[in-house]
Amino acid sequence: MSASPAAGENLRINSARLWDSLMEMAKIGPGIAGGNNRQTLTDADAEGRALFKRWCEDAGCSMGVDTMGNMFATRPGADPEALPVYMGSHLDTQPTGGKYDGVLGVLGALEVVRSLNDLGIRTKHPIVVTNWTNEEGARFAPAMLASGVFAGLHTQDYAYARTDAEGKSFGEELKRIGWVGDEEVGARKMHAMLELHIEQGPILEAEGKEIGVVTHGQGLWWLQITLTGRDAHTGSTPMDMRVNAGLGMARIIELVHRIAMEAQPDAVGAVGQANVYPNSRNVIPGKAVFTVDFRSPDREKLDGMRARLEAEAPEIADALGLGFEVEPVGHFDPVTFDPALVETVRASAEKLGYSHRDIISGAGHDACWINRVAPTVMIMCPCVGGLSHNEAEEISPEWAAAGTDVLFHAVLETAQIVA
Ligand code: HGY
Ligand code: MN
Ligand code: MN
Repeated sequence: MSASPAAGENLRINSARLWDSLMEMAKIGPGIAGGNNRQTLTDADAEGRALFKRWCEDAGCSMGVDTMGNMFATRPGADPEALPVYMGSHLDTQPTGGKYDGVLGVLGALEVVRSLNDLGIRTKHPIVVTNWTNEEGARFAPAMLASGVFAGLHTQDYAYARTDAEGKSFGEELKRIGWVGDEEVGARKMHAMLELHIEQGPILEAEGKEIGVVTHGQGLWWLQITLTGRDAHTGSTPMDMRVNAGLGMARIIELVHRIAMEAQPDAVGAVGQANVYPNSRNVIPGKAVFTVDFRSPDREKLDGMRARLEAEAPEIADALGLGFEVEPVGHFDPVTFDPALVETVRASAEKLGYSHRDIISGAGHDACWINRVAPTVMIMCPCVGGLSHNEAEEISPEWAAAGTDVLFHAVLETAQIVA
């Protein structure tokens, strides 16, 4: 069956096939509560990569891999000289992740290729389905590590040297799972990059919108704080002799919340990763290490939150006799996506009859970095209750199909159908 460009109005992806692929991938690296634990560079990640590679090759794509393990499955275009249109996201998950964060963007892109094949559509530009390594930053900080190296924000040496909680390095683990590719990272040039992703927030569902047209992305600071006190007996040490790093951490976590609340609207802050040492029931913690996550679409507000924390947190530490260190371990400024591509996404949703609204991405994504080296845009679909980074993350097949249909049409427009 071949489709003329005029028939483009009614082209849809195969939503049953997309959903089956999502459920198949979800079997790899299962969580303990129905979600996924397919953390980057684990054996489960390797298994998911192998499945994705097989599916791409079954769809007639050739797979390239760069030295950061980024995967690029190419569907040839009519004009091999034309820069490719990239679309994709990430297959790695949080430790207690959902089945759709990142995965929908990768498998939705693959579904677009499968649908192009079914319809016998040729495009001028080649099309590339992408899996970016270590988007989550849960095992190896910072987030969006491999897309950051691709976009020139980090060196590969910096990335390879990042270590997980067990002291294993990114470079060692990438080699161990056998996914060190031979392509120079960042050498690929792009005509455009499109990323489909679940919203990971409540707005689209609450407003009954099927599509989020992502115009901007929040900026982010990850600040790792180390407090140094003194281990001591929780029973026999008088209260006025304690140098309690755990108490300091608790007070600074409260300060982080207060800073974000006093910066409203459009500001968020929390501490998601926290460790006390020696973490024994009857030892006052002599050390606490935790990461502050501040975000805002307003750069001045974002930097102001960081400045206020770095002014006030040391005072809390001093009052308790604690040593204080702070180290930025992740950062990107707020992002403005390509206005022409944003309009293409909006027009695609309109043409397909999907309800839509412009939206700012609350979460960080690989698209935030790739936006620095190529015209980039994101498309969002709702998720149930706005819940994500939780094994109960859920979307409907209809939402998955709507987002992928819009991706399909935006790619048809960008990659240009040839007769
Ligand atoms: O942290 C983020 O926003 C993304 O989920 N890695
Ligand atoms: Mn994601
Ligand atoms: Mn995520």
